[in-house]
Amino acid sequence: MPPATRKLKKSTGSRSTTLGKNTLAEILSQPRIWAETQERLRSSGILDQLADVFSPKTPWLFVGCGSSYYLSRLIAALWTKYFQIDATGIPASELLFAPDEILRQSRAEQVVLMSRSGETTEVLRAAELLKSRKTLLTLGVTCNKQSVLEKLCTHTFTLDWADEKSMVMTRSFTAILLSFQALGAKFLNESEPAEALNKLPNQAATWLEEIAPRIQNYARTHAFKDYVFLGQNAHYWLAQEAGLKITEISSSYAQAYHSMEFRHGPRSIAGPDTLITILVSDAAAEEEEKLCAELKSLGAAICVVVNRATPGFRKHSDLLIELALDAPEFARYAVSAIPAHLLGTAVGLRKGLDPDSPKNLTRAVVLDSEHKRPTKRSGA
Ligand code: F1P
Repeated sequence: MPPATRKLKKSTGSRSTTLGKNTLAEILSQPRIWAETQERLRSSGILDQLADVFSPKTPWLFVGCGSSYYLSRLIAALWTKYFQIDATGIPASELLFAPDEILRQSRAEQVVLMSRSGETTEVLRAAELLKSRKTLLTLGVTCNKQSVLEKLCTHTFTLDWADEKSMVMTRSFTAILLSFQALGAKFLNESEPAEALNKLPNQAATWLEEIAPRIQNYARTHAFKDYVFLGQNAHYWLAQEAGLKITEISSSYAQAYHSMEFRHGPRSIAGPDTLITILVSDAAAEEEEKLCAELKSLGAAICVVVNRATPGFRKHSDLLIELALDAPEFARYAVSAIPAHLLGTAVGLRKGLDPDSPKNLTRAVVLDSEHKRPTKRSGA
């Protein structure tokens, strides 16, 4: 039985409304969508087609906005780590302001344009701009079968089955991430990473059933003014995305830092009104355990997301989320993204908001003709 969507009575009448129904259903559908993604990747042969054209030996540039930007940075960090190549991600707006500078710096001849909707104006403008650079390979990644983006790129990869009804990206983020990781495993030509990814949907389904009610209960019963997410290396981009999720879904104030950077100023925020979530990575685990104890002693509430908790993490955390996966770190990133989805939804519901319709947001930022094109920086 999935964790219950909280039913809140509307103040204007006795009719109760199920708030956040789509968002919650989409969050909980992730293991199923991941299994479907694997099946579709297999049956379509798309990874072989992409691996024939794109190369793990030369630099990559990833472009996106919002969650698609953080996804870009996360995949770029993994590309750098696993292929020892230059790979980076930038917000689409930056490419528009300084295209020459960015293409020169990145040295990329293969550019991924990431956009769930395929309709975000800044990403489309970036694609238009890149179209005129005839030597560039461009890959448009979207969840929309009929997007404008597809028409502007040399190659496309569409995951329409992973799209959401709700405003915020949850399962599309993790499905795209896992697809690129499957492409990465193909590039590496090693069986272990691919096998680990294949096992993930089943393992994550069991984990999610246990973890979802715990996160929801905690968020329902604890109110915070500030939310902080910490992580090192690729986990830093998961932390950024987690902060964006809390902000988007629950209109809450959230910040993200490299874990060790939190000591350099931001720790002044730590106190009983702050929930600090540490997304623990293998490389930084020992230092992050010390940081966890230190931040606990400042009175902050601590949430730890870790594969297997050490006694230190157990002792100093208020909400411990263990992934407990028999999988290398490579295969655990998508699962690590889920706690923030659940936390954001539960916080939004506690605040009486509807996570399906976050305040001030649209599914994609489509700028009308009133919005002038960005002016290029001089010399760019
Ligand atoms: C990017 C995005 C979303 C965000 C928001 C507006 O969309 O920034 O991440 O949740 O509602 O758009 P897309 O380009 O990936 O479709």
